[in-house]
Amino acid sequence: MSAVHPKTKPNLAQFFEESIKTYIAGTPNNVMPAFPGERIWDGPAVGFADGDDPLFKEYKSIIGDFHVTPREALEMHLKKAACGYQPEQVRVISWALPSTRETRQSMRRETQVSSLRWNYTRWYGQEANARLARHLVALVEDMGGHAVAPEQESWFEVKRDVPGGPASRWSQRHIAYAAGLGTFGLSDGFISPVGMAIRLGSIVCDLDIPPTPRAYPGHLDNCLFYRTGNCGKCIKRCPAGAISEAGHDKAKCSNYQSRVMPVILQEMGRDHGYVGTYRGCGLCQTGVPCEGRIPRSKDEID
Ligand code: B12
Ligand code: SF4
Ligand code: SF4
Repeated sequence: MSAVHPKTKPNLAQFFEESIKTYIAGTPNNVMPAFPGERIWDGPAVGFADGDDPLFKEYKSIIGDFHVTPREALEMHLKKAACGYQPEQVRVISWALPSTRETRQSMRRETQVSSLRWNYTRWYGQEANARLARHLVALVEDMGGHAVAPEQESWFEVKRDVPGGPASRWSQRHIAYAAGLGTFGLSDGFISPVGMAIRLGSIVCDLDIPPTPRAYPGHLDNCLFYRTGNCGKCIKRCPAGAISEAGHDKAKCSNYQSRVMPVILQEMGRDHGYVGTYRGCGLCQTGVPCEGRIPRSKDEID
């Protein structure tokens, strides 16, 4: 069974990149509540991975054997549909949605808590991100293909009993790394061409999209600290002391976001309007050279 109509969509990579950009530019979900006229997301960066890339099997040792490969994700989805179809090729579409300049600037002014714009980005922005994934699944299916948004499947969970700290069965940062979208940084944050102040998303499908080459030899190459030995600005930005030259302490980070920050916000009399089960942080992702791009020198903040 051929899942694609090759004559209709000769350049699938370009087609999906444009579809993602058009959706984000036009969707009514990409609006910043309480800040009239502002958006949550700027123009996305998009990458594609071969779902059978050996890297996805390596993730079972790098992250844990619970981490699902793209082929497994698509096969679980097809099994549910009981159609007996085996995909010839499996591809991943991955994207990075960048916070707007207004949101990033609002965060640069903060030293202890997230700004209201960042909090809205965490919750309303993630809703727009999840809707984008469902939109893309529908688009692939309309083209005669099969697709799944792994993070929205019932098997998806964040494992809390992992020695290195919480880890999910579909890590969007590792997926984005495989799709040529960037690398990790000292703070653990993912540094993409549109920077680190982003949220990531992905779907898996069986269309024959050419994979994006990975323009970096190592998984930490976009970070100035690992590339040049300088920087470490995220260490100073973190109010929880969760980042050091040894990396990111997830327990300290998580505790700050869920327990410490709500109390500080209340003490400041600023808790009104914030939404979500926790406020979100991300001070380490803003006011740093990797905030809005892959950093070129240690002092640059665009
Ligand atoms: C659990 C979780 C958390 C936990 C733990 C974070 C963590 N480091 O794993 C806590 C609560 C602390 C957290 C905090 C935040 N989170 Co969070 N979180 C997640 C979640 C749900 C799962 C992450 C996961 O599975 N990690 C897996 C583990 C194994 O990853 P890791 O430890 O970082 O990986 C290391 C190793 O694998 C290592 N490595 C070793 N060898 C090799 C070899 C290769 C080849 C590779 C590739 C890697 C590698 O590299 C990594 C860095 O050291 C994802 C959503 C998702 N489904 O992915 C969002 C996600 C990671 N969070 C995100 C965000 C935005 C945040 C916050 C800013 C909160 C907020 N929204 O305001 C903070 C930032 C903290 C930080 N400094 O990174 C974004 C990432 C944005 C970015 N630029 O990186 C994600 C992807 C959500 C999204 N949809 O965009 N988060
Ligand atoms: S602030 Fe500097 S050290 Fe920290 S992740 Fe960004 S580039 Fe790396
Ligand atoms: S998200 Fe906040 S608490 Fe966590 S490492 Fe970054 S600055 Fe520190």
